[in-house]
Amino acid sequence: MENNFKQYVSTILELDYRKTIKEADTTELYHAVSKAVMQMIKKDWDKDAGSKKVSYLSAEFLVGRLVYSNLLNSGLYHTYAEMMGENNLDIGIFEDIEDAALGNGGLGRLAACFLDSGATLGIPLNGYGIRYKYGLFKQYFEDGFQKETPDDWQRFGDPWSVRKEKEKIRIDFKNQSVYAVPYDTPIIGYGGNTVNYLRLWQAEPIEEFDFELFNEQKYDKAVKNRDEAEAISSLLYPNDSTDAGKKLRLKQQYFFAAASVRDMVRRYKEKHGNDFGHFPEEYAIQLNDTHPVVAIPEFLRILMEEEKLSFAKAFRIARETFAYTNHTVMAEALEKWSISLFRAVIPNVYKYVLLLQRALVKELKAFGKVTDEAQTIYNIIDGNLIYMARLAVFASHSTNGVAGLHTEILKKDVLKEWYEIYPERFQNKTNGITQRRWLALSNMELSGFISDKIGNSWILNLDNLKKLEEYKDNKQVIKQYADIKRIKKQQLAEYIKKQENIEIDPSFIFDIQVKRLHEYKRQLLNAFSIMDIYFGIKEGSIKDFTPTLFLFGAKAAPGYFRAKGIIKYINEIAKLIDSDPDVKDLMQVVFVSNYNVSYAQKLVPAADISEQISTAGTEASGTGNMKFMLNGAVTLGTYDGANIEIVEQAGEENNYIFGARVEEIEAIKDTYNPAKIYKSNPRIKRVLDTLTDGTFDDDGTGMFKELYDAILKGASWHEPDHYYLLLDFISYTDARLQANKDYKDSFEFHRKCFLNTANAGMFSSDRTIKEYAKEIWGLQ
Ligand code: T68
Repeated sequence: MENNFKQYVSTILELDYRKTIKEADTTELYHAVSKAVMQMIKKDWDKDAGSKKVSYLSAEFLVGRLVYSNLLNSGLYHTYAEMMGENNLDIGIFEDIEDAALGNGGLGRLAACFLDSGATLGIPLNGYGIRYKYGLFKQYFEDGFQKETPDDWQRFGDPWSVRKEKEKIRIDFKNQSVYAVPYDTPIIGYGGNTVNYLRLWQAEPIEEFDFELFNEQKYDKAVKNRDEAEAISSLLYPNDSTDAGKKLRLKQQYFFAAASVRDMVRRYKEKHGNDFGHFPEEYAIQLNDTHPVVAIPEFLRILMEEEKLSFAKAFRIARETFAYTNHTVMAEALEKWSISLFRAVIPNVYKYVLLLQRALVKELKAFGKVTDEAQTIYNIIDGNLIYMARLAVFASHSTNGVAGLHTEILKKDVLKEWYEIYPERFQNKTNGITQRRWLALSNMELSGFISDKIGNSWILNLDNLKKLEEYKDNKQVIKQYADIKRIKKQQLAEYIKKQENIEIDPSFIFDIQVKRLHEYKRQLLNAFSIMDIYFGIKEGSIKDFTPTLFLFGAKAAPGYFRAKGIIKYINEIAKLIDSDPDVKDLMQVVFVSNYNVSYAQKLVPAADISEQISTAGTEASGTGNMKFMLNGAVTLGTYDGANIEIVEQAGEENNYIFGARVEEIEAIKDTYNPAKIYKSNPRIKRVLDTLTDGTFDDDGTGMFKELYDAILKGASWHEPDHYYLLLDFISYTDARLQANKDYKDSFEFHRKCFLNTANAGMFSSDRTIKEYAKEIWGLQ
C-alpha cells in the first residue's frame, strides 16, 4: 500500500508534468500527492451503504485545507512524511496551499467536523452544498482598517473534487433555468474504511452561448445568459448572523436545496421505484439552519406534481424525513423572505408554502388555537413575509439547539409557542469538534505526549483522555505538558513573523480571542479591558503583571461598519502600546490578518487563555471554545453557550468564569443604565473616553464616536450598550488579573490546562454525531 502511494505520486508527476519528485514545484507536487490519495481511496468510495443514509444540507462547508487531513485519515501521512524525507523535502510545504473557505465561521466549520465524524464512525452521512467560485473574502489591513480581496481558492486547481457531468440537474426559476453540476469530494473516515462524499453544486448555463446572438455578433448579449447562470454559485455571502434578504441568496438556497432533493429522489427511485412510502427509511435530511429549508416545499412539489402523491401523504413523508438545527437566537438572523421576492424567483414553490400554511392553520385549530390572534405568532406566511424557521419546525420531526443553554432559550423564548404545542420535537445536541484535525493534526507534539501516556485510542474515542487525570499531580508530567505549550508558542511566533512581520515573545502569556467580529462576541469588551490594564500599569495600581500577548483574529462582514470600527480601534491600541516604553515589555496587542481554519490550527495549540466572552444568552454554542480546551487553554469566559458545559466537565476552579448570567441580565434589563455606570466609575470613563478624546485617530471616519454613542446613547435600532459591556467590565478585568496572577505558579496553572485537556472528551463531534444518529436520524 505504502509503495503504491509513492509509486502513484511518481507516475502522476511523470505523466502530468514530465518531472521527478525532486523537479516538481509545490503546486505540481500538491496535485500529485492529492491525486495519489484519491487513487488509493477510490475502491471505498461511492459504495452504497445499503442502509439508511443521511444528507446534511448546508449552505456552508468550511473544510479548510484538505491535503493533510486526508493523508492523516487515509493512513498515508506516515508514508507521505517518509517520501518527503527521502527527497529532502519539507512536509510542511503545502501550507502555501489555499484553504477551501466555503463558510463564514462556526456553522460551516461544524458541518465539516460532522462529515469527518460521520465517515470515521462508518455512518453514511453525506454533505450537500454549493461550490462557490469565491469563498469567504481574504482580509488585510491598511493603516489598521480592514480591506477585503476575493478568495479565488481554485486558482491552483481543485484536485480533491470530481465533476459528475452525467448527474447534473436542471433547476428552473421563474425567468431562468440553469444546470446544477455536482462536484464530489471524498470524505475519508479516519482509518480509511468509510469514504462518504461532499457533493457541491456548481451553476452553469443550459447552453454555453446563445448562438443566434453570437452569429449576429451580439457577443455581450450572447454571454449574458452564461454570466447570469454562473452568478448563482459565484460567491459566499459574507454575513454571518444577519439576514440580508437578497434575491441572489434566495436563488442560491433554492438552487442547492432543489438539486439535492432531486438527487435523493432520483437515487431512491432507482432502488424502490415509485413507492415513496419508504423514503424516510432510506433518507434522513438534516437542515443546517434555515438556509436549506426551502428543500421542504420543493420536496412536496416533486412528490405531488411529478409523483402524484396527495398532500397528506407527501407531508407525512416530508415530516418524517426532515430535521432542523437552529444556530442562533438573534432575531436579525432568523430568515424571512418577502412574499413578492419569493414569488418572483420560485412561484411554483410558493404554492407549496401556501399548502403548508393551510395545514398549519388546521393543526392549530386542533390545538385550540382558533383565533387569528392566537395563530399569528405561528404563521409561516404572515403579513408580507415567509418565516423559514417556523416552516422548518412545523414541517419536520425534530428541532435542535446546539448547546444546553441555547436549547433552553429556544424552548422558553425564541420558539416557545412551538415548544408548547410540539414539546417532543425539541432536542439538544451540544456541538463538537473533530479531534483528528484539532489535535492529531494541529498539535502533533501534544498528540505524541498523550499517546505516550495513555495510548492512542483517543483518536477514535476522545473520552479516553480522562485517563490522563491519573497524572494531574505529577509535577514532571505537568512540566512536560507545559514544555509542549512553549514549543507551540515558539512555532506560532515564527509563523506570525512570517505572516505579519511582527515579533512576539513566547515567554509572554498568550491570551487569544479568535472568531468572527460581532458586537455580541464583545471583542470591544476585550479591547476596553486591555486599555484598563494599560492605564492600571501606567499609574501603578496594577503591579507584578506577568507579560501578556493579547491576540485577536477576526473578519468583519464588509458592510458591518461598527465591527470594522472595532478592528480599527484594536489596531490603534496595538500601536499605542507598541510605542510606549513604559508598558511595551509587559503587554503586546496583535491583530492577525486573514484569520481562517489553517491559522486557527496554529493559534489554538499556542493559547494559554481562551477568550469566550459573549454576552450571556447570545452565543448559541461556540466551537472554538472546545478547540482551545482540548489543546489545554483555560477558558476566560461568560456563562454562555457551551462554555457552561466546558466548565461543568473541567471544573470551574480550572477556568475563569465571570459576568452576568442570563437570568441576571433578564432581571435588570429594563432599568439598565450604562451612562450611569460610565459616570460613576472613573476606570470605565477613562477607557471609554479614549474613543473620543483624541487618544486615538480613526482617520476622520467617525467610527470611534459611533462606538462611543452605541454604548452610551444607543441607536435607532437598539438601546445603549445592547450587549452589556459596561455591566461585565469590572468582573472581566478582575478575572483576567486573577488568571495573570495564577500564571506565576507554573505548576498550578498548567495543571488547570492539563485538566481541561483531560476532560474535553465530550466535545468530540463523534459524540455529537452519535447522538444525532440515534435520536434524530433513527439509525441502527
Ligand atoms: C454559529 N453560527 C453560532 N452562523 O454563532 C455558534 N449565519 O455559536 C455555533 O457554535 C455555530 O454556529 C455552530 O453551531 C454561525 O456560524 C453563520 O455562520 C451564518 C452564516 C450565514 C447566515 C447566518
